[in-house]
Amino acid sequence: MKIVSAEFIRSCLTPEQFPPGDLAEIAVVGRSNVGKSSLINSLLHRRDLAKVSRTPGKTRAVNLFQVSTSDPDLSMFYLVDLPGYGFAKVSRDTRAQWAPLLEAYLADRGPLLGVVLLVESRVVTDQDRQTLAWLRSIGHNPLIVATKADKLKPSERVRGLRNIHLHLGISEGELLIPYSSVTAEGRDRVWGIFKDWAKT
Ligand SMILES: Nc1nc2c(ncn2[C@@H]2O[C@H](COP(=O)(O)OP(=O)(O)OP(=O)(O)O)[C@@H](O)[C@H]2O)c(=O)[nH]1
Ligand SMILES: [Mg+2]
Repeated sequence: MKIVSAEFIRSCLTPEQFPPGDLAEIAVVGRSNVGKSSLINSLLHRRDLAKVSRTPGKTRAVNLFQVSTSDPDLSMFYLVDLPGYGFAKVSRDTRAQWAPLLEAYLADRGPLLGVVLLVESRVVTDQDRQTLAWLRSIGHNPLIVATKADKLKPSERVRGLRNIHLHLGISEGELLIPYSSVTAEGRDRVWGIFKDWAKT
């Protein structure tokens, strides 16, 4: 996929700040520190367009990136970086602020073309499973991506990926794309799914 341009547009702290819905949106959801911002940079071939941090809880707003590609079906859209869930060290007040924002965004957003749910290849939690169930209950069928795939040793890989299916309670046949923002493994496959979404 050729990226023609990618730019940060806006950081939204309340639903009133969401854009008017003029462009399709693809949102990236997942636990704090799972690698959402890194995946966005990797997809866009950029180093630090989305802010990455070793400290969980880095992204605290709904951040929109406007992306233009060479593909006619995806010539312009917003890639949306969301705050992570499930990070206990963030103060309760801060979490109380962003959980409703995340929910408002995912539940009500008309222009949402697709949702990508990230889980970490080696650590799938109950909350990941609950999030998948919740997303499905509100009508999303997220693409599931297993991040930090570079951390799986070749010998652990098959078992590791099977474990994710098991922990998420999804069947062996369901699509799960291993991804690494270090090696760019999975990048073309994820873009392929985005293109499919845009066509339908
Ligand atoms: N080895 C490896 N590390 C990664 C990968 N993706 C992200 N990381 C690391 O994981 C940490 C968190 O990455 P972020 O992209 O900031 O995670 P996030 O999901 O945006 O986190 P929040 O904004 O806090 O919710 C950083 O230290 C990244 O360098 C990957 O594919 N491989
Ligand atoms: Mg982030």
